[in-house]
Amino acid sequence: MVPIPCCRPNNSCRSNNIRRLGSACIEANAVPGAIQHNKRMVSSEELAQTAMQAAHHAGFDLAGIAPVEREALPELHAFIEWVDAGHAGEMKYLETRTETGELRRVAAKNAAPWVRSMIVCALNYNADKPYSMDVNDPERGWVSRYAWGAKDYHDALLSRLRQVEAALKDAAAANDLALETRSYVDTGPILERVYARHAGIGWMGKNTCLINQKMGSWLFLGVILTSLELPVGTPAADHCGSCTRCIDACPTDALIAPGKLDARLCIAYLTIEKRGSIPVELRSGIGQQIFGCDICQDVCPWNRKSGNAPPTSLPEFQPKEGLYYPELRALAQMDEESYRQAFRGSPVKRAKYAGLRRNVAIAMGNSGNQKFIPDLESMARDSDPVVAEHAEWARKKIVP
Ligand code: B12
Ligand code: SF4
Ligand code: SF4
Repeated sequence: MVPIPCCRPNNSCRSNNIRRLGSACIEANAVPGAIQHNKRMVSSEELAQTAMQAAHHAGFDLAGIAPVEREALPELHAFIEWVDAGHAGEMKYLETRTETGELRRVAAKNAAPWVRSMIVCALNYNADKPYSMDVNDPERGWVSRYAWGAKDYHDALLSRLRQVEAALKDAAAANDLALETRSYVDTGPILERVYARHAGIGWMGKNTCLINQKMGSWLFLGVILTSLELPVGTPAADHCGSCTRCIDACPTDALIAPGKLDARLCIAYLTIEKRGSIPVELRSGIGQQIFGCDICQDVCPWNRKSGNAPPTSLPEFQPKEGLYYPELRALAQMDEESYRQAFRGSPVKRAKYAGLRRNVAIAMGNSGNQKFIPDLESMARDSDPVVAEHAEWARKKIVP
């Protein structure tokens, strides 16, 4: 758990009013920050502690509390420039605006006018399998680590966030406090990584991912907007230093500057979000990735140091059969009904049947493996013109 910062310098609590819980430090019934209603008092620190404990009981690996005022979150501004530069590509949902024309994501208040603080929780999804950089089988394609589980991660996180909401609501009700909450996992107009940084969960790496010094970056994030003003964490300090491994390793040069990603060039975007044809000049860089991409995280020292980025034992993130490094031929020969069954409940279904076949065709072409020629000839006759065109490109790549 990310501790809520101590109210005293150097954690030097002296008063009998102080209770300790793990590494978190709270001052019970402290007058500053106390919320009074019907002559009963509960400190905002106690409510924060309730939320942190509930997050721990719900199974989250890390949790913290972030401010929501724009002044406290200077990174929000970078989002405006990012959208203006066209880096969101076809992900139009990132560009939705309020009635006044402001990008909805630049302020949490645009999602919920009552919000006064945000609880951010993180769950480790690192299944105990090799990294994409450490395997090399030309007959297989890489499905991104985050998509191996049988259960969609949104559901895995949301059910846990609801437990935290319930605990907070019980605590509020016991003190006759009015409380509004709302949980999101990707599902709201919230820049989750910015709030995670300010909650103290980790820093935003040069690969744009949220990294925790001990847990690495294989973390899903979920947020709970609350109407309570809870004590906030200390923003995590940057630990990238002079390292540039992620930028150097990105095969499509999508990391155009430290912490800045042009999504239109990113393999995760191209193989998951992009519909239709993938620009020819980017296809070779996609390599063997057929759904998402882990390269800029695989190379990150914070995911490679011994003792860091520990494997998860959660059943929902253990690789479902056929999702860890699957055989390209098996995927190419899958009919639509088998595809539906194989990827039921999995994030992979976001690519859609034709999208996955398109990606498989590219990976086959990039493998240079002549064995795939018959599969590609068959896919080149596909009723979907995008699949057919990519298969033809791939066939010519193997036999020009
Ligand atoms: C759109 C989206 C994508 C897009 C765009 C990714 C991107 N980097 O922007 C695509 C499809 C490419 C994508 C890919 C992936 N995604 Co995604 N994605 C999202 C989503 C829905 C929105 C992100 C967003 O708004 N991007 C716009 C950019 C501008 O915002 P941002 O990344 O938060 O950027 C901030 C920083 O860049 C910072 N900043 C600005 N300038 C600078 C300068 C420096 C030096 C630094 C350090 C930082 C910095 O300020 C920005 C805000 O203004 C979030 C969920 C959410 N609601 O937040 C998940 C989310 C970010 N994705 C997630 C995951 C797991 C992935 C993948 C790993 C999946 C995969 N393997 O394929 C990859 C990782 C690729 C990568 N290197 O980012 C997780 C990230 C968890 C983590 N530990 O960071 C999230 C939070 C989902 C979740 N709820 O868990 N994703
Ligand atoms: S996910 Fe892959 S393509 Fe996207 S920035 Fe990272 S290494 Fe580059
Ligand atoms: S690879 Fe290096 S620069 Fe990139 S995110 Fe990791 S530590 Fe930072």
